[in-house]
Amino acid sequence: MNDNLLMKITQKDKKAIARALTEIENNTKLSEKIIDEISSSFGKSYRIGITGPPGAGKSTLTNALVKKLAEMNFFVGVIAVDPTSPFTGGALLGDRIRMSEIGTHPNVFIRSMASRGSLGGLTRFASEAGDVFDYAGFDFTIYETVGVGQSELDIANSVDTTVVVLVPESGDSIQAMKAGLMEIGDIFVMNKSDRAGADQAIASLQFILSFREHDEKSWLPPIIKAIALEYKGIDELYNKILEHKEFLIKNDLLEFRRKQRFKARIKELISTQLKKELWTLERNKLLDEKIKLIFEKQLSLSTVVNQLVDSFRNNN
Ligand SMILES: Nc1nc2c(ncn2[C@@H]2O[C@H](COP(=O)(O)OP(=O)(O)OP(=O)(O)O)[C@@H](O)[C@H]2O)c(=O)[nH]1
Ligand SMILES: [Mg+2]
Repeated sequence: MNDNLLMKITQKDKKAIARALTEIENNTKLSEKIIDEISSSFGKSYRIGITGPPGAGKSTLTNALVKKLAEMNFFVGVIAVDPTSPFTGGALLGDRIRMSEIGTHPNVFIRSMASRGSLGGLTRFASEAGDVFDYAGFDFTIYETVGVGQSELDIANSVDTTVVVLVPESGDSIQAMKAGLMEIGDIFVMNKSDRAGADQAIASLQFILSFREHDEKSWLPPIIKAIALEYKGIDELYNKILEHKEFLIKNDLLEFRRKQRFKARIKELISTQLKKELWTLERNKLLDEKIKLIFEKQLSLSTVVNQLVDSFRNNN
């Protein structure tokens, strides 16, 4: 059954992919086997994060970009981490219809998830979902997240190219700066440029970005003027994503960063495992007793730390 599921994933079978993602989301026994099998194929699918303030047009832009990629015969997986996204409801009917239309394209797989509620943690799910798309042989994985919470920023940090979507509304850039979006953006999109003040907003964004630390070798984030609703600026966005990818490859950063992320992920898993093994009921009790002794000034803090670490070492 397991082998069959994996084989179907490599055939880009949408049902099999959906099943694998559900197993991973629920942290089941099977998911561990799936992850073991698929995680060595990481790196084939180019990962793009699309983030920005609520309502900036991230879903509309994602939809337009996905449509373009699918028309170019690429396979695209989309993870929308967004409680108010058109995938999960909450948006205007038109947006929802547009998104579900693109989701029925044979080259496109869309999965939405609420930012809370994943047992394994949002960031972990996002990266493992990307692995599933990798294994399936998809060309691109796109994450749509609202750039406000820490886990959303973490996701932005685990992709190859981060696109930050802003709108001309006054103060938007300042807000984005506060939310930490200025540091993580590789490409900025000034969406809703059909509205007044777009050029001015681009100028002030340029000004803010000029304070970002850089030298002649570093990537200067471009700003793209877009009207996602009318598919304007999408070709340029695609070209800039490719340019950024080329830049990463030329500077040996693509593989390097992917390996670093993989390393961090393994370390995180090891820490979790060790913590679980360390903090048994017994050792928790022992700690309570030792704390009493610290308060009675019979033991020092560092002695207690060493004793507990030793008790763990001697048991293993
Ligand atoms: N005028 C104009 N409206 C746009 C444009 N792009 C998107 N919109 C509208 O802006 C609204 C929000 O768009 P979404 O794509 O849902 O924005 P979002 O950033 O995904 O929103 P959340 O996921 O709720 O944070 C919708 O009503 C879109 O139709 C644009 O280029 N111009
Ligand atoms: Mg959205």
